[in-house]
Amino acid sequence: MVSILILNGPNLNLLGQRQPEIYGTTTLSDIEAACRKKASELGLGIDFRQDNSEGALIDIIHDARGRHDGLILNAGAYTHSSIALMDAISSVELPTIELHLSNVHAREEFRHVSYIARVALGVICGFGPAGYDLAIEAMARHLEAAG
Ligand code: CA2
Repeated sequence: MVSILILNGPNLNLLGQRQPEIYGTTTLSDIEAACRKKASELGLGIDFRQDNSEGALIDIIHDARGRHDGLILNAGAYTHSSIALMDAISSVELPTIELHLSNVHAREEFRHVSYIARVALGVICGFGPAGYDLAIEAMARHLEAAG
């Protein structure tokens, strides 16, 4: 079975609990449940993870090699700062989709920079929790086309 790792970075565990005016009221558990539903409709397996630390995220990406066929990554604020995460993605050679709940391009200038985008197939942002469904769909199509 084709398997996708959906990985979430720092502070995303707080979704639905703080700053609902920016990030909405949906929790990360709600998003995980929606991802599991979408993946099962498409006949895909998923692993859904979150960690607040850069090193742990890098270890999870390293471990994905050989276990998963694609990576969907909401790296949170590390998107805008982490060359180490970018290098980890390059090293595992897994097709990667960068994902954000908010439209990072409509926000502060420091959020317009992404190290992840340099090594990603593409970027989905601004569609809230629905972006996770869109990313799963996009990854399924990519993997199908790639054979
Ligand atoms: O829009 C996204 O998905 C982001 O990756 C979210 C990050 C932000 O630093 C990125 O620029 C864009 C922040 C996640 C923080 O999540 C919170 C959720 C609830 C309360 C506080 C923070």
